[in-house]
Amino acid sequence: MGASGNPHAHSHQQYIRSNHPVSQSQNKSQRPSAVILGAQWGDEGKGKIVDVLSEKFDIVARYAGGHNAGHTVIIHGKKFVLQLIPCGVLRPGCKGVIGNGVVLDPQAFLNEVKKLREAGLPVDEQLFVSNRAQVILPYHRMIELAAETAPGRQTIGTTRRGIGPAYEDKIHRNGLRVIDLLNNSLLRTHINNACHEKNTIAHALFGTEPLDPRQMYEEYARLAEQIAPFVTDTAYLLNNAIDQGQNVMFEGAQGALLDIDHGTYPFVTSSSSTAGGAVTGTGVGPTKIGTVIGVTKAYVTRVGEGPFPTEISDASGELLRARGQEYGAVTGRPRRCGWLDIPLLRYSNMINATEWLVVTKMDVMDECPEIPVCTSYKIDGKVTDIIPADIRGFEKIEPIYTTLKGWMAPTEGITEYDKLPKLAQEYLEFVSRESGAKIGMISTGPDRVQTMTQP
Ligand code: 2SA
Ligand code: MG
Repeated sequence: MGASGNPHAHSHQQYIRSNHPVSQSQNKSQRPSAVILGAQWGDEGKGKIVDVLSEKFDIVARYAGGHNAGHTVIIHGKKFVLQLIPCGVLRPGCKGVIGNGVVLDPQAFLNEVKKLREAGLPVDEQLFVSNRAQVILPYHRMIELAAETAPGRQTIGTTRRGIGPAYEDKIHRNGLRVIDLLNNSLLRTHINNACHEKNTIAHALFGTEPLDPRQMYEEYARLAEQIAPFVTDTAYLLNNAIDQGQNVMFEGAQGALLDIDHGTYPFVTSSSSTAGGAVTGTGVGPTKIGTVIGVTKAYVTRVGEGPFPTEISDASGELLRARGQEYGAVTGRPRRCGWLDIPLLRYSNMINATEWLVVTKMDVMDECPEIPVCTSYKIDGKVTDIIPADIRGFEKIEPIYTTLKGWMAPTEGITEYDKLPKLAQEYLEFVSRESGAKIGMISTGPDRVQTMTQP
C-alpha cells in the first residue's frame, strides 16, 4: 500500500513542524524541550540517541521505569550500560534527573553511581533524584520472582527487578518514597509493616522464605545516607530550569508498546512509557514540552513474552539477531526479531504525537537481499491497520507485507545521507511515508559518531 492509499500518512503531516530537532542552526536556548522514547518494545537504541542529542540539551530526565532499562552507549569505543541513570550525565555540563515517575532501587542506583565515578564522570555535581520517586525494596523482587515462576500464573517474562510490585505498592498507596527512605523512623516502621505483610503473602501463596526486616532496615538506612546528597524536589528544578530558558530532554525507558495502558497488555511493563508519562513522571506540564521524538529500529525486536505479529521464525531472524547483537542489555536474554510493522509504528506515532522518527540499526540489514515490511493486517478476513486492544485480537493478525529490495552494501558508519545506497534511502523514504512521520536522524552503528541527520 502506497502513501496515497494510506489515510493516516496524510493526517500525521499536520504534527510535523519545521523546527528540526537536531539542526545545527539553532542554539540551545531556541531549542524546545523534547520527549525521546522508544516507538516499539524497547531496545530501539534510545540510549545512544539520547547521548548524541544530549549535547543540545541542558538536562536529561528519566520519567518512568527503573533499572529494567538497558541503555547502551559507546563513546570512543568504550561501552557504558546505564540502567537507571539518564544517559545525559555522560556529557559534561548536562544534568541528569531521575523523576518522580521512576522506581528507584537504592542498591542499583549506587552501583551505577560508583561505576560512573570510577569513569571520572562528575555524577555528584550533575545528578538529581526526585524526593517523590518510589523505592524498590527486596520484597518487591521476592514477590515478582515467586509470581513469575509459580505454577498456573501467567509468565510475563519480566526483568525480575521488582518493577511491577513496586508500582503496585505505589498505586495501592502503600509504597515508600525517596523522601521517606531518608527518614529513619519512618523507614523502620515501613519496613516492619511491609515485611510482615509481604512475608505472609509470599509464604501463603508461593511458600517463599521470609525476609528479615531488621537486617533490611539496617542496610537501607545505610544506603539512604549515600543517596541523600542527590535528593531534591525535581519538579521545581525542572520547571525553574525551563522557565529560565533551559531545555530538557525527557528520556523514555522501554517502548510505547510496553506502556501499561497503550501497550500489548498484559505483556507490558508497569509504567507509562509513552509521551504522557513524561508529564506525570516529572511534574512538567504538556505545554512546556515542545516536541516528541520516537526511536525505531529498521526492524523490530522484543524480549519477554507477548504478541509479535511480524516475528521471523526462519534464518533471517537469526541473521538479524547475530548482526544486531540482539541480546538484552540487562538480562542477556536473546531478543525475538521481526520485520518492521508499520501499523504498530503508526499507532505509536499517534499515541505519542511523534513529530520525528530516528531510525537505528540500518546497518544490521546490510545483508538482507529482500526486506519485507508489514504495511497492514488482515484480521477475520478484513484488511485493517487498527491495533487490536486484546491478545485474542493480536492472535488473529495476518500481516500483509510489501517486499522491498535490500541494498546489499555496507552502511555501517556512514554519516551522510547522500552516501547511503539508493535502495537504503528508498527504504527510509518508504518507512517515513507509510508511518506518517519525518525521519530526522539515522544511526548506522553503535558509536556516537555513526549517526547522520537527514537533510
Ligand atoms: P518489567 O521487568 O516488569 O519491566 O518487564 C515487563 C515487560 O517489559 C519488558 N521490558 C523490556 N523490554 C526490552 N528492554 C528492556 N530493557 C532491557 C534491555 C531488558 C533486558 O534494554 O535490554 O536486558 O532483558 C525491558 N525492560 C522491561 C520485559 O521483557 C517484559 O516483557
Ligand atoms: Mg534496552
